[in-house]
Amino acid sequence: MSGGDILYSDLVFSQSRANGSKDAAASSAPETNYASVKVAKTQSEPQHDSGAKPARSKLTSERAALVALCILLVLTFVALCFVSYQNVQSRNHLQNLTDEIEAYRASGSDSSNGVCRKCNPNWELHGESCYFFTSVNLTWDGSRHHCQRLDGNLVKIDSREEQSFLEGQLRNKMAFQEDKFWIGLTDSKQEGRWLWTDGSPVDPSLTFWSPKEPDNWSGEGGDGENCVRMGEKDGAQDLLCWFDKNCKALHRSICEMAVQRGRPYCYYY
Ligand SMILES: [Ca+2]
Ligand SMILES: [Ca+2]
Repeated sequence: MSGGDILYSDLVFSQSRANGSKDAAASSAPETNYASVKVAKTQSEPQHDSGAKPARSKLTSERAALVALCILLVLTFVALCFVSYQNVQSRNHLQNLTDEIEAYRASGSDSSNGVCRKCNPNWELHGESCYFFTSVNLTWDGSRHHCQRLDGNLVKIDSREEQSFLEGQLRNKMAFQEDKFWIGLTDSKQEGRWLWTDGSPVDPSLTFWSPKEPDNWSGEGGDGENCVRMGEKDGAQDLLCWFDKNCKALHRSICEMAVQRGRPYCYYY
C-alpha cells in the first residue's frame, strides 16, 4: 500500500438510556450506533521499511562494483596501450640498430679471420677489393680519372668469380639495358690488343665478351670502339657481357681499390 492511503474501520458504540422505565424495559438491549472513522495513514510504507534498506544497499553495491569494473577496464586499456607503445618503441630501436649495422656492412667491412677488411663508405667489399659503382655518366677517360680521384681505378677483372660478382651487382644497378658500366679495359694503343689500365694484357682464357663482340663498330664515328663496358640488366648468359664501345660514349663505371686492412674488430673503429 502506498503512502497517503486511507484506512477505513467500522466502529460500534453502545449507549444505555438514562431514564424512562417503560423505555428502559423495552430497551434492555443496548442501543447501537455505527460510525465510520477515517484514519489517514501518514506513515509511509512502514511495512516496507524493513526490506528497502537492504535493496538500496544492494543497488549501491552493484553500482560501486560497476564503477570499479569500469575503472579496472580503463586501467587495463591504458596498461595495454603503454605495453604496446613500449613494444613499438623496442621494435623501432631494434630496426634502427639493424639498419645501422646493415648500412655499415653495406659500406664494406668484414672482420672474419680476426682481421678487419674495410672499405670506404659506399664502396662494396668483395674478396680482397672494394668496388664503387658510380652514379655519373662520363667518357671512359673521364670515368678513369673519376675513379683515380677516389683513390681507385677502373676495375680490372682477374677471375671468373670476380666477373660473376660484378655481373650480379649490375643486374640490380642498371636502370635500363644500355645503362652499362665502363671497366678498365681498352685497345686504344693498338687495335685488338686489349690492355688493363695497369698495362697488363687481358688473359685470353679469362674474357667475357658478349656474342659478336668485340666488333670495333665504327657506326658512331671513325674512332671505332676501343673501350669496354659491361652489364646485362636481365642477366648475362654464362657471364658474357663485355662490349667494346666508343670511348666517348657516356656511361657509369666500376671503380676498384684494394681492401683496407686494420684492427681485428671493425665495429670498434
Ligand atoms: Ca677496338
Ligand atoms: Ca662493340
